[in-house]
Formats: sequence, structure tokens, C-alpha cells
Amino acid sequence: RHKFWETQPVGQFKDRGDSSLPDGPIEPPTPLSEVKQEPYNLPSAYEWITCDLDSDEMCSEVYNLLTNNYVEDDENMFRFNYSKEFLRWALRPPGYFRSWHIGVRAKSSKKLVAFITGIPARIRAHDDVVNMAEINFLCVHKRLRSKRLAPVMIKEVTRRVHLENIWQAAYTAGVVLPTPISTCQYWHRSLNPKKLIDVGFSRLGARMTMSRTIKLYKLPDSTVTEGFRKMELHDVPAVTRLLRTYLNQFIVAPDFDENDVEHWLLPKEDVVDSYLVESPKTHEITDFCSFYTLPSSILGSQNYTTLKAAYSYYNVATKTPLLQLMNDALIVAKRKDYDVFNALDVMQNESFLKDLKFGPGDGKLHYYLYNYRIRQALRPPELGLVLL
Ligand code: NHW
Ligand code: EN5
Repeated sequence: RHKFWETQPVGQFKDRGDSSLPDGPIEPPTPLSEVKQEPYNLPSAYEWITCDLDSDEMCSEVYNLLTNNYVEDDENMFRFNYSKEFLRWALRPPGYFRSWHIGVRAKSSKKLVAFITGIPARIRAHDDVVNMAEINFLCVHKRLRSKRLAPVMIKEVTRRVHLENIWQAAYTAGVVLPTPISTCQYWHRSLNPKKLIDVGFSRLGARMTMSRTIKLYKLPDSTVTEGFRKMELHDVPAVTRLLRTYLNQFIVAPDFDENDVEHWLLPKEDVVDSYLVESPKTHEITDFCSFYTLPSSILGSQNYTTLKAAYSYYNVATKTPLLQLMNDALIVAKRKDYDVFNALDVMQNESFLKDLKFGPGDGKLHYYLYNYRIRQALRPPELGLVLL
């Protein structure tokens, strides 16, 4: 069934539920001197490159490959359109390795035809904080599909991760592979229902008119929570404390320090938005919410080319009800002209999805760990991790 994945240190379908196998690393690290020193072989027409994202030219090549060849929905109506600024942010967190930004080029034309990336992250599973790679942006040009290039890309990124003495990884995918640690559901909250219906992202409900639908999804112009404001640099220590305490309750979650929070959560225009609640009396930071910006190209519309989507990121409510905090996040997103607000059913998101008029999407997201077994699959509310 899975000629490649059967050879890898990942949970195998046949071992599911086998309680004789312990949680934790599947295989031990090998001495660095035993890690293969040369890159894996590619078909002879292609060569490996390390992508320097400082270079605008390289960044544009990556952007163009992904814009034309990255993830689509199951009916090929929309394709993720990560911006260049987003890619730079996503791929250069604290301690990143340039060698983990891997491209494949055609030798003759020099065209970029495939890509895969890793970034370092500390991820906690139960009480074990593990240095991992987060793997993302695996992409093979449409013309080169089904030629078993993906396994070579995955083996090469694995080799380069091993060279940094890191032996575990986390990744998500829309497809089922051996073996998800959790399977989550996408939910969508219409902000601009007319456009969403026009482009086929959503449909007019039964016995609904356009004007009733627009009214249903209407939001106030301003937020309601007192002390709600944009996060600033001086908030990093307080937000880090809030987030660390919150993430402790989940079985799998990132272990963020102040540097991580500054990188991942400090607002960056059209990339990541973060808001918090500062108590008007005590100036304490009591609540926090964030979303990232990931537009999709609309593949078949006469009237529109892109769908502007916000994706729920990390949210923490200690004083303000989470429902009210997220309603304020919707209000902000609407004011900033997003068409839709997306969220997974991870963490405590289920507590607001239905009340805030999110509806389930047709997409699922499967979470995976490489070389780390978790015997029992997690329910989405036990998961405290959001990948980009
Ligand atoms: S998920 C998004 C992945 N990208 C896309 O969907 C973009 C559009 N599709 C494509 O570009 C987020 C191609 O279809 C791709 C596959 C490149 C997906 N993950 O070359 P072949 C991520 O980036 C397996 C893992 O012929 P292709 C996460 C498939 O099961 N494996 O296929 C990435 C089969 O193996 P099997 C995937 O269609 C995580 C083999 O690839 C996969 O031309 C990577 C077929 O290869 C996927 N999304 O290219 C793993 N899709 O055993 C990281 C297919 O079943 C692991 N496959 O025969 C950790 C590494 C680091 C460890 C460090 C210690
Ligand atoms: C790695 N970082 O399928 C990510 N999206 O539901 C890679 N559906 O947008 C893995 N098909 O349901 C990504 N509208 C896996 C996801 C790939 C993209 C994907 C789904 C998630 C999606 C939309 C559009 C469907 C178009 C036809 C969808 C319904 C919205 C509706 C709004 C009103 C209330 C009910 C729901």
C-alpha cells in the first residue's frame, strides 16, 4: 500500500493500538558520522539547491512554484497562495537552518520544479519536550507528479535534519498517511458571504435568500471587549507567560519561549495578526487571540482572483469568555476585508465554532510525527499545535 512510508520510522497502520509498543522515539539517533554525507540521487536531469530566501529572486521562484503547484481543495477550485512575506516569516524563525530550505531545479532550464522545507521547533508530547523539525511546503511541479520524487525530497530533508542532530519531525497533510496522531476538521466562518457563494466556496442554504444570508453573517463595526488592542513588542513577556501556561494542558503542543513568541505572534502586516486584552484597571494581559493570513487563488471565477482567508492561530482566554474574544477576532478580520475566517477543531475551538456560525468544511487535516510514536490517537481538543 505505502511502498515508501512502510520503510520509515513512523507509526504503521498494523501497529495501531498495540500497547506493547511504548510512546516515544521509534528508533534511536545514530552517530552523526554515520549520517549519509552526500545528497540523495535525483534523476540526472535535476539538481539540488539550497534556497536563499534573502534573495528576492529566489523568493519569487519559490513563490511562483507554490502559487502554481501547491495544495488545492478536492475539487480543484482553490489553491493556497502564500505570500512572499509569509514564506520568509514561516521559514526563518529563531535558529532556522538555511540548509533545510531545499529546492530541485532542472539542470538545463534552471527552473525550480520541487521544494520542501524544515524549520526547528521544540514540541512537547506528554511531558517530553523534543527538538523537532516542522516539515512544510512539500511541492512537486504538476508536470513531474507520480514519478516518486516526493520520497527523495523527504529522504533528503530527513538527512539534512539529522546532520543537525535532530531525529524527530512534525507535519500535517490533507491526505492520510501512516499514521495520524490526530485528524482535525476545518471549519469556516463566512465574512463576505456573497463573494463566497459567487466563487463556489459556499452555497446558499436551503430556504435562504442572499439578503437573509448577508444578514445572518453580519458583524458589528467595532470590537466589544474593553481593553482589546493589537499586541506590541513590550507585550512579549506577558503573552509568553499566558501562552505557556495555556499550552501546558494539551498532550502535544509547541514549547514557546519569548523569542518564539516575538517571531510567531508579534503582528506582521498581512502575515500574522495578534490582539490581546489588557485589563483597564490592573494593566494585566488576560486574554489573547491571533490569526494568520493565507489567501487562496480562485481557479475558475470570472469576477474574482483571490479569496482572502484568516486562519485561527493561538488563542488564550482567562478572563474574557473565549466566545466573546473570538467574536472580536471575527470583527477585526471583517474590518480588514477578509472573506472567510477558518479554524480547526483543535484546543478549545469547539466551544465557539457553532455559536459563532462557523460551518464544517469539506477538508480534514491530519497531524503526524516522524520517529515518535503516540499509541493512542489524540482527540483534536487534546492537540495544542497549529502549523502554517
Ligand atoms: S502537506 C502539502 C503537501 N503538498 C501538496 O499537497 C502540494 C500539491 N501536491 C504535490 O506537490 C504539507 C505532490 O502531489 C506531492 C507528492 C509533492 C505532495 N506528505 O512523488 P510521488 C507538507 O508539506 C507520498 C508526505 O510519486 P507526487 C508536509 C505518497 O504517500 N508524503 O507523488 C510534508 C507516496 O508514498 P507511499 C506524501 O504526487 C510532509 C509518495 O509520496 C504526501 O508526485 C512530508 C508518492 O510520491 C504528503 N503530503 O508528490 C513528510 N503526498 O509510501 C515529512 C504524497 O504511499 C516527514 N506522499 O507510496 C518528516 C521528514 C523529516 C524527518 C526529520 C527527523
Ligand atoms: C499544511 N500546512 O480542502 C496544509 N480546504 O475545509 C496542507 N473547503 O476550504 C493540507 N471543494 O468547505 C491542507 N467550504 C488540506 C486542506 C486543503 C484545502 C481544503 C477545505 C477545508 C476548504 C471549502 C471550499 C470547498 C470548495 C469545494 C469549504 C464550505 C464553507 C461553508 C461556509 C458556510 C458554512 C458551512 C461551510
